[in-house]
Amino acid sequence: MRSGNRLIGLATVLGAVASSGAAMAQDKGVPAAWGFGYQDAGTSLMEELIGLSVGLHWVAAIITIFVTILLGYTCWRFSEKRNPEPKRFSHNTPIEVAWTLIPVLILVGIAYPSIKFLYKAETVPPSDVTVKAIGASGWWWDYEYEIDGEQIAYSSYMAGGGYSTYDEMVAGMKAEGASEEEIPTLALWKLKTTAPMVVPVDSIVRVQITSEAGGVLHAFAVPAFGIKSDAVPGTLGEAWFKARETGTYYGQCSELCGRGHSYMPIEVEVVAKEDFAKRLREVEEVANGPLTSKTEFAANTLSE
Ligand SMILES: [Cu+2]
Repeated sequence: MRSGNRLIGLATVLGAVASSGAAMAQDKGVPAAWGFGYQDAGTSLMEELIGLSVGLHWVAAIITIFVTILLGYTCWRFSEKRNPEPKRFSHNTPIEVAWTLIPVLILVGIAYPSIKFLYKAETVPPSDVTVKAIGASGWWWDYEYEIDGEQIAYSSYMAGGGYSTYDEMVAGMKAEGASEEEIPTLALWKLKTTAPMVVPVDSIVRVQITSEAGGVLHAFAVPAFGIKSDAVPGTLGEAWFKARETGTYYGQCSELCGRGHSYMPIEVEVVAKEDFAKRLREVEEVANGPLTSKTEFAANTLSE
């Protein structure tokens, strides 16, 4: 049972060795301990999304404060003690028009920027690179590219998979000969993969998202890029992003897809435009090496 883990661990080590030639990209889209807000925006789309979210929260906060104060004042001012003789009228046209019209105006004010943003996020501009991300039910992501007519395809598994605790994984990977840098930190545990999706910086990347035939629903999500799209078998979903800086960004499958749901992270390595083709082939070569074959990984996962 552990032999499969060892293979995956070794493949990660090999991957790290293969990439050590290129300048190792910095981790950017990473969750922080006790982080309540959003991750730092990696795309201008995400920056807009954060702006929209903050704006909407202000609107919600002002309405909540106004209603609470009004309610408190009404309870105080019109209590039996201060208002022993209640008035008997039941209509007031100006105030009824106001409390209908003002909320309608607020809703229209919220809807306009929201729909405008959705339209922008859902419309894929002419893209520089297209990647197909396929959620596999075993559980991992497959990535497919077509670069200059050449097909590039590989699978991306969670690094250090198969261990039940962080300490166990560290000990296991160390036993397999991995160095300190190659072992995922606690923040990157269950986020680092054996083979990242590679994309060029400052380029429009179209991600076509689906799930393997006969498989289950997954969702492709990278918080720093502001993208999240369901992966549905037999249907091609789409998302796009334009990463502003090189670095490594992390996401996870965001649809409760089954037993291995928490073990299918998404790692996106954003590299300089001139390094893109070379780095992609490097990752493909390591990922498709004999040690990370799907059968070995699946057999290991299923034997757990
Ligand atoms: Cu999934």
